[in-house]
Amino acid sequence: MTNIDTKYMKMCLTLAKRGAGRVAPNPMVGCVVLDKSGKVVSKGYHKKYGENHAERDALLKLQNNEACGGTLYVNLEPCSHYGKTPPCVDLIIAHKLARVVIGMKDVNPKVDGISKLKAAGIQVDYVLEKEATFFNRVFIKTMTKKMPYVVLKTATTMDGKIATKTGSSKWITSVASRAEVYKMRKEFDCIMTSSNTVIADNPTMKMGQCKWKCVLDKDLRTDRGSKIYEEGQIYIASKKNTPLKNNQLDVEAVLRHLYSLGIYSVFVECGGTLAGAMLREGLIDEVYQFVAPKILNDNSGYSCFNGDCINEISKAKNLSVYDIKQIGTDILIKSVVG
Ligand code: AOF
Ligand code: ZN
Repeated sequence: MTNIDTKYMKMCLTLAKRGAGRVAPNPMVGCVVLDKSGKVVSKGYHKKYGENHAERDALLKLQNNEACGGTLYVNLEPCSHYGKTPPCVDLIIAHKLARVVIGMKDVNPKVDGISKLKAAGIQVDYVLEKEATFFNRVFIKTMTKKMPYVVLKTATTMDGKIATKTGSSKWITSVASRAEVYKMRKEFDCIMTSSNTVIADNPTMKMGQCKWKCVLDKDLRTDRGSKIYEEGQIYIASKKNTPLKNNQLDVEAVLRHLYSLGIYSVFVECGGTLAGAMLREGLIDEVYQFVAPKILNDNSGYSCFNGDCINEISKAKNLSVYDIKQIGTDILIKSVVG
C-alpha cells in the first residue's frame, strides 16, 4: 500500500458519498482511473439506484485507450453479474487496465469480480479495507441480514437520564441539538417509536423527506389524532399484525417486515423500555447520543436504556465511538454497538 493508493482510495470514498441517500439498497461507490503514467484520466460514482455503477460511470467518459496499462481505484469489488447494468469487470478488462485497487470485497453472493480480473491478468490489490468496510456498513447489513440498519437516538443528561421520575423531559437538550435531529431523520427511510413515547410526549417527529413512520403499539392504545400521524406513511405494528415474544411485540419481526416494504434504514426515537429491549435483543446497530450539560442527580429518574438486569460490569454492552462533536451546548456521540 502506497501513499498514492491511499490518496486515490480516499478520493473514491469522497466521490461515493455523493450518492448517499439515493443509492440504497445498493452500496455507495466511487471510482478513479489513472493512465499508465499515473495521471487521473477519469472519475465516477454510483449516482442513483438502478443507474450506472461507479466504474462504468468513470470508464464511459473515456474517449480512446487512455486507461490502457493504467490503474483503476474503486472502493468496492467490481461486479461480475448482469443486474440492472452489465458486469463492470467486462468493461475494466476491455479497457485493458493493468491494476485494480479495491477497498473491500463485495458481500453480494452474485459478485465474483476479483477472480475474473485476476484470470484476465489484472493485478488486484486492497487498500483502506477497514475504512471502506465501515463506510458501506448499511449496505453490508442489508445485503447479508436482509434487515434494515438501525440507529437509535437518545438525548440525556450527563447522568444518562431522559426524564425525571415524574416524566418531565422538555427540554434536556438545546434547540441546536433538536434541529440536528430533524436533519438526521432525513437520512433514514423510516422513523420508529413506541406507543409509550406517543402517549407521554405526543411528539410530531417531523421528518421532511423521510417516507415512513413506524409506531410499535401492541394494544393499539395511541390516539389516531396524535401529532405523529399528521405526516408520512404510517405503519402501526400491533398484536394484530405482529408475533409476540415474551408478551411484547417481536421487534425483529417488525424490522423484517419493514425491510420487505423497501425500508433499509430505521431511526429509533423512544424511551428506555423499547431502547433497552432492542439493545438486549441485538437489534441496534448504532447509537446517537446527545448529552446535555445537566445532571439530574436522582437515581429514580428514567434511564435511556432500561432492558437488562446486570450484576457484573463485564456484562455491559460495549460500543465503539467513531464520531464526537459539539452541537450548541451539547455533545453528540455516535457509536457502533459491538
Ligand atoms: C459495483 N459498482 O457502483 C455498485 C455495485 O442492481 P444492480 O445491477 O445495480 O447491482 C447491484 C449490485 O451491484 C449491488 O448489490 C452490489 O453488489 C453491486 N454494486 N457494484 O461494482 C457500483 N453500486
Ligand atoms: Zn458494477
